[in-house]
Amino acid sequence: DQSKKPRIALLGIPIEIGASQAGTLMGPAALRTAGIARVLEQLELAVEDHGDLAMPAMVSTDGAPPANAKYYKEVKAWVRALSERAWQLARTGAIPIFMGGDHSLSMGSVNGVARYWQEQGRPLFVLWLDAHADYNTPATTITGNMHGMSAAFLCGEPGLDDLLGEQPRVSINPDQLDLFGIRSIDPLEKKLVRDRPVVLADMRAIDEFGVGVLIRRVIERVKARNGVLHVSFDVDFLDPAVAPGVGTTVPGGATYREAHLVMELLHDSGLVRSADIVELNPFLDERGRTARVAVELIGSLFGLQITDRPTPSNAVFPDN
Ligand code: 6HN
Ligand code: MN
Ligand code: MN
Ligand code: MN
Repeated sequence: DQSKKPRIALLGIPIEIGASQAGTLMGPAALRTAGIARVLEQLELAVEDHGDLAMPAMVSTDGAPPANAKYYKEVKAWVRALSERAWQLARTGAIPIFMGGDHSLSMGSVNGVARYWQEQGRPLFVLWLDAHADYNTPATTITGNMHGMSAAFLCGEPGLDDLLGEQPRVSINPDQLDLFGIRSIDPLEKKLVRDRPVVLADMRAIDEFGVGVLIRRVIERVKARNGVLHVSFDVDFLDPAVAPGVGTTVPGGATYREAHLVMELLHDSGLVRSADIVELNPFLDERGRTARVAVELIGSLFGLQITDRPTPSNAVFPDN
């Protein structure tokens, strides 16, 4: 019965101007080609594909845009449109999956779902799976690329204050943000993160304690406050050997199984209400490998088990 199944709402956000390299605008198409809807349907979920968010018309802002924020006006137009759309999708009771697109889109997706959960009176926690902290502001950034500023913006850091226009800004407390998988952070960005109650599991911590212990810590914190969880999955969380199709690869990332275990534990927690998949750059990918891995991981996040895997096509069967 279709009506009783949990609903997943897919939305593509083909944005690339927040990133350092062009190509992430092809991300939503590659995730569809890799079968994201089919994988989720096999998990007894009712999947709706809402297509791609249309490139919004630029709105002229009064005054000059902030310094050190490249393509500010364009990013602003996307973020405002997406925040409104994310709020509406959450209100339908579906689990939205935001298919990027570069990581600047999370300023809209997370703000929109945070607005919904604020209305419901439940705290939203955000798990940021990423090689980077994305905790720059215009005052700390080296590159000016806005995909490196989204986590800071969501925690209410100043510097991009009129980005949402008339949309309400619903900042999360920094203690509701978990940065996970980090191995590249800029000097002033690092200082800012250290000054805030952000919870950080860098790759060194993952090596030492393992993802099982550290993800359970995330889950327990959400449960202790009757919260819900948004997973913002930057594909560069993965090691470049597993996921080459991304513009900002950093060596020493999560292995294939570490990443799946993260997703499996998150699924079992029952806390995940929305997700982003960002930074996939099909122009840099090798024969669709990265898109396929990203889709498999989304499968694990929504209930695919390792024992559900099909028999490999090269398997040899005994005669009797
Ligand atoms: N991402 N910290 C660097 C910067 O330009 O601010 C890298 C940001 C990467 C952003 O991967 O989503
Ligand atoms: Mn990253
Ligand atoms: Mn990122
Ligand atoms: Mn399930």
